[in-house]
Amino acid sequence: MATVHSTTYELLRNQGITKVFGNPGSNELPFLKGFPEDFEYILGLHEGVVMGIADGYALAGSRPAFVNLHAAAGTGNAMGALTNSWYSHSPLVITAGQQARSLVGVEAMLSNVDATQLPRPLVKWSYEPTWPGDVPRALSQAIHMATQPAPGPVYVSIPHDDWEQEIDDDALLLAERQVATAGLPSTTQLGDLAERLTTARNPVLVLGPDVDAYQANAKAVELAEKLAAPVWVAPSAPRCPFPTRHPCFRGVLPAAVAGISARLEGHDLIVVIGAPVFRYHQHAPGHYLPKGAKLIHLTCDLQEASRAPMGDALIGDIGEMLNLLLQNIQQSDRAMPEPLPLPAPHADADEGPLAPEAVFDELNALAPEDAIYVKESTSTVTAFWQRVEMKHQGSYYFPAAGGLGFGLPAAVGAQLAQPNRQVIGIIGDGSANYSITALWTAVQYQIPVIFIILKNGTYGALRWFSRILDAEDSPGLDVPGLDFCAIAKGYGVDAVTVNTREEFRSEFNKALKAQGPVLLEVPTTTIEP
Ligand code: TZD
Ligand code: CA
Repeated sequence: MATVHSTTYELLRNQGITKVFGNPGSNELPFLKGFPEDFEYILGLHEGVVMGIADGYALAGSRPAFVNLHAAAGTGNAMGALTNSWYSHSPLVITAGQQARSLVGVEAMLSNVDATQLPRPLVKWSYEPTWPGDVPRALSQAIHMATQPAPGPVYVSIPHDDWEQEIDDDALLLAERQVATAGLPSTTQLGDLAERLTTARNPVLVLGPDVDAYQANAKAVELAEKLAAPVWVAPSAPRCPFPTRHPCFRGVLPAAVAGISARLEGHDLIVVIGAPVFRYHQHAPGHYLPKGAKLIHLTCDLQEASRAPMGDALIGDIGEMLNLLLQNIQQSDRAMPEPLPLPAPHADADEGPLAPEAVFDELNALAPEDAIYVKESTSTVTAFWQRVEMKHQGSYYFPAAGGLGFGLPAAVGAQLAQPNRQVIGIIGDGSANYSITALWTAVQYQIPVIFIILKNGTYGALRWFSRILDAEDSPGLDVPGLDFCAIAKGYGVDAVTVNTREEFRSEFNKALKAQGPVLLEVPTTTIEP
């Protein structure tokens, strides 16, 4: 007779899930026992790393990632990463081993007391099956909950004595289930939307991460061209939804109420697609909208739609909504926006420490045009968007909640999901420390990420914030004395310090040909975000 164990693996296999990202403990061993040969276990040495790798894999691979954590302590270590997964709509099926059912009440070691409460509010759904026979059904529900719009992380706590229990054949019905969403606007909604877009005098598009997640970047280009409208990337941009050298491209909106209204001044219609309205950061009060402007919001996320403080929202499938809209609007006779001027090449002395702008100029010249950038260096965001051209779907990932520790492991996960594209992790010397053990996983599984550590010796973005917030005397803002080459070598990663442009060019070109991961430590100057 089938067991909970065999039925669960059959379910996962049928749903296309054959990788398990985890860090094991005794509660998890009964699940991992007899691990099927067609599955692969990816070991991370800390749960924040496990989550970051799974997240990068889910985002870059556009598919759910299955995570297995150790009880409460493992879940706790993973929670910082969950802040990013929640806001990036990452379809993560997170499981955690629970103590044997009879031992949870007495709080034996490794009991996850009140397990379902622990990861809230950073999961869409949290559950512990009420009896062993419910485990495969709970995991089936978890997969569909995680992947249906808006996607997001879910959590299932599983007592370890459940796995060996017998279960009847009906549980196999789960393996064949398909659950899908048909998110199209009605004829009236579509007509109204098309009418508002066509009659607008001076519309502007604001595109967010879900345009990229729905692989609708090319449709967004068509829409921008049909409307001859400027395009901004939504603030705090965790992905790149639009080609950054397209004539319509205007840059990334600042993450502040006043700043956004100032940039969008003069437009009568603001169309936000696939982003929250808006993801602010700096406190700069002002009016939500420029004078006379209306806002329309197309989103896959009920919560985004309902919590926005202004505008009308339509919830549906971003790709399908764009498709239909394109069929229902005419080419505008407005002139196309003028392309932004290209930034002048950074005239850096050829010697270190290099300016981050110079590093990005080199990168833009040398990296494959379809490279995937995983970026976690907070003070260099603006310079990066200006200088590194991105034109393909899935070219850029940044922690969606700003929770550091995403970059290094997400680069590893993204490379695992996209073996045919070069992943380049651009990580600050502050950020790199939160999940440094991801280097070990990259080596052990021969995942050839190029890690570029920008070493300015400080928490650069916080230095800038400390001036904005009049708190320049705050302690704890510098990170001197870090030797990333020594650290990397300790985990088995080839690493080299790069002081000049010439060295950068030759080491980066070598790294492009490497079979495994390579780390370039680049001492840099400090710049303003
Ligand atoms: N801890 C976590 C988990 N997330 C955070 N965002 C912070 C602390 C606070 N923080 C920022 O928001 S930016 C930053 C910190 C510490 C500095 C990052 O330094 P870096 O990059 O070296 O990676 P820059 O380019 O020097 O800013
Ligand atoms: Ca730094």
